[in-house]
Amino acid sequence: MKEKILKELYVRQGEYISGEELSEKFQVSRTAIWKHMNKLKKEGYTIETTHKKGYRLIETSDKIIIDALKLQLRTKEIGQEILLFDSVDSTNNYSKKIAKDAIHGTVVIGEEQTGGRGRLGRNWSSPKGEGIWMSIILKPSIPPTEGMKMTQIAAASVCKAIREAAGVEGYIKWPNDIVVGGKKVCGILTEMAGELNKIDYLIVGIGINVNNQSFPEEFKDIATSLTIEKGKKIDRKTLIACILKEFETLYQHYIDRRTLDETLEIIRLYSAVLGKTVRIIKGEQELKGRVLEINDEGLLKVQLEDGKEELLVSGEVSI
Ligand code: BT5
Repeated sequence: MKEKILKELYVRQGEYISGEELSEKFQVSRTAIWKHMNKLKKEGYTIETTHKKGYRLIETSDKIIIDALKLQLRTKEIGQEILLFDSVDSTNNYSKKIAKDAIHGTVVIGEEQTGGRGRLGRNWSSPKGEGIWMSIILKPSIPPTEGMKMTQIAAASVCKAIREAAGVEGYIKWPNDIVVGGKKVCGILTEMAGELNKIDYLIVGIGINVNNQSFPEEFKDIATSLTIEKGKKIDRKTLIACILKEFETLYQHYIDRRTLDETLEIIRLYSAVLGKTVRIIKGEQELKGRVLEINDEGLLKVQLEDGKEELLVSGEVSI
């Protein structure tokens, strides 16, 4: 009931709704409505109450509200099931736990992650309420060798969405970062479970610094947030809805036609590395090379200092 009332207040945000109207609509007493309003206020929602006019939601707290998010969602499969946690160790870890029984497209979101992970066991800082820390569970019938293409689809979707929904000019640093002015605003971690020739499920973890104002000392020089870049607060729900829509479009195109062409068009257009000389870290080795192209499989073709050309499947590239 409380969720239903909240949804009504949210849809008609700023407008007064009388206790009588709400009690008729939801078939409960006016006292029950009043009690639910008090609970919502305790949770942090600013609800103005006047005797004559009724209730009015003045501002939603900065929390992600599932109902409000669903109202903005324009997808068929991705995000039809959303699980939201106030605090979770890692949305990728949680997704792994539930993946077997979860439906394709399930999205797991954490307001904070206490053990957010980057690649190779690195940490991903995920402070409460400041970013988008989410994972998408996918169950495609594709060979495991194709799995990493999901990272590219996610990178293209995030890049497009932050341009559209936040007005921030992000660039894709192959294969899994979105950068703004050379600083990292988003990182992607794709994990897979399955056998040699069959994927059981894929988890695409997306971490975006949205409203962070500052960062821990260790990476404050290499990280930024959308708010820092734009100079204003960004609504996380709108951005999530936009990312999921872009993701579904690119993912479905890839599944239907088995081509990454639409994704690659975005990746090439907004590439932070194409044509640049980059440092490439391969295990213990560090090499320098010029990026010649991102091929149709999404691999990075580089020309090393000795003139040799090499195709990179994944790895570390820094500008
Ligand atoms: C990544 O790793 O960029 C992948 C990050 C994926 C995070 C998402 S959040 C939802 C889901 N659940 C998880 O547990 N993870 C995923 P990598 O390329 O290895 O970058 C990690 C490095 O980035 C760290 O070693 C730090 O230097 C830096 N870093 C950590 N937190 C950061 C942040 N919030 N913003 C920018 N840089 C950060």
